[in-house]
This record gives sequence, C-alpha cells and structure tokens, in this order.
Amino acid sequence: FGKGEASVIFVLGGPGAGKGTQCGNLVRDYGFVHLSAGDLLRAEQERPGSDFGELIKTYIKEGRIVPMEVTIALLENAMREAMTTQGKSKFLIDGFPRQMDQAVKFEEDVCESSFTLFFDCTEDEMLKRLLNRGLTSGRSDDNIESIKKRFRTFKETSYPVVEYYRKMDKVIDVKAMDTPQNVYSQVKAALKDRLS
Ligand code: UP5
Ligand code: MG
Repeated sequence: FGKGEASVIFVLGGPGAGKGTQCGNLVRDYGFVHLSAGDLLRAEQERPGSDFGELIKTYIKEGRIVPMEVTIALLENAMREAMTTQGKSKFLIDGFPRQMDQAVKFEEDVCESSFTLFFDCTEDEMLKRLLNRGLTSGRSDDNIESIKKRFRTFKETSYPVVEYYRKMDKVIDVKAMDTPQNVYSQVKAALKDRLS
C-alpha cells in the first residue's frame, strides 16, 4: 500500500492473553478493522478448494507458525477488501507478526506499523483462560498438549518480535492480568496518548 494509504497497529501477546477480546472493544469504540491472523488462517483452513487447508490444520494443532507467504497473502487480501468495499484503512492486526522475518517482510511489502500493543500475561493465567475456553471453543489447539507447544513457540520465536519493536520505542505495554474492563481502560489511556 502507498504511504499513508493504510495504518496498522500490531496486537501481540501470548496465547490467551486477551488480544481478540480487546480488539473487539476497540472495533466498537474506534472503528478499526480487526484482522486476526489466526482467524484468517482458520477460515482458510475451512475454505473448500484451499490448497493450504491440511497444512494450516497441522501447524495450528502443533502450535507452529504457518509459513508467512500464506499468512501475509491472507492479511493483504483482507486489507484490500476492507479498503475497497468499506473504505476503511485503520487496521488492528492481531496475532501477527509472530516471527522476526514476518515482521520485516510485512513492513517491507505491505505496510509499516504505527506501533504495537503488547498484552503481558503470565502463563498460569493464560493456561487457565485457554482451558476454560476449550470447554466450548471447538478450537483444535485449546487442549493442554497444544497449549504447551503454543507457549514454547511464543517464548522462543514470537516474543523476540516484541523486543525488537520495544528497542525502537514502538511498544505499548498493557498489563493483561486484570479484568477485561480494567485491561481495556489501560488500552484506551495509552491510545489517547499515541493517537493524539
Ligand atoms: N479472557 C480474555 N481476557 C480476559 C481477562 N482479562 N480476564 C479473564 N479472561 C479473559 O481470550 C482468551 C480467553 O480468555 C477467552 O475465553 C476470553 O474470554 C478470556 P482471547 O481474547 O481470545 O485471547 P487471545 O490473545 O486472542 O487468544 P488466542 O488463543 O486467540 O491467541 P493465540 O495467539 O494463541 O491464537 P491465534 O488465533 O492468534 O493463533 C492460533 C495459531 O494460528 C497459532 O498458534 C499458529 O499456529 C497460527 N498462526 C500462525 O501460524 N501465524 C500467524 O500469524 C497467526 C497464527
Ligand atoms: Mg485471538
């Protein structure tokens, strides 16, 4: 996208930190377009005729990161779609980038990020939330084996992306251990500073 054509905020945090929940609040109050990379991958997995269905299924269950060509293409398509059909250009990109090379590639080829919202939460709390959600979510990765693998991938591969942006002073840290409402208060306060 051309300079200034779209704006992107990355929303990062461990599995179950509350990214999707808080993005829902932001969409309601600020009119962002919310693109969850995980949701886009799950939809692609279900799409009849997709070449990547089986691959995505395996990677998600194993808590591994799907090759970025797939994810970036899905994100770019969804952005273009929102811009052409709804005229919207302010995006929350949730759960991406999860690996350094993805961050570099996306910002080179698609759009530079304005900043990153990082939801900081302990593994104990995330585990509780995910096991609880697993009772009803139907997600193939909301079980103890997959969750442990997701935690490992997050620590080893995804968290370095947050550190990279932190060095550039582009991270807003949010304490995600509180109630959804109190977490959202922090988000709003931080955005007020950044967006003004
Ligand atoms: N909840 C939320 N906030 C709470 C709070 N403050 N207090 C108490 N409970 C709270 O929340 C999780 C649960 O906790 C919900 O039940 C919620 O009600 C409750 P949610 O808002 O859904 O958290 P979120 O951070 O969005 O958790 P999610 O499970 O979606 O995070 P992941 O990062 O693990 O999942 P994602 O969908 O992004 O990715 C899944 C997989 O897709 C990855 O493991 C990977 O295999 C693949 N993937 C890629 O390969 N590449 C990508 O770029 C993206 C994904
Ligand atoms: Mg999510």
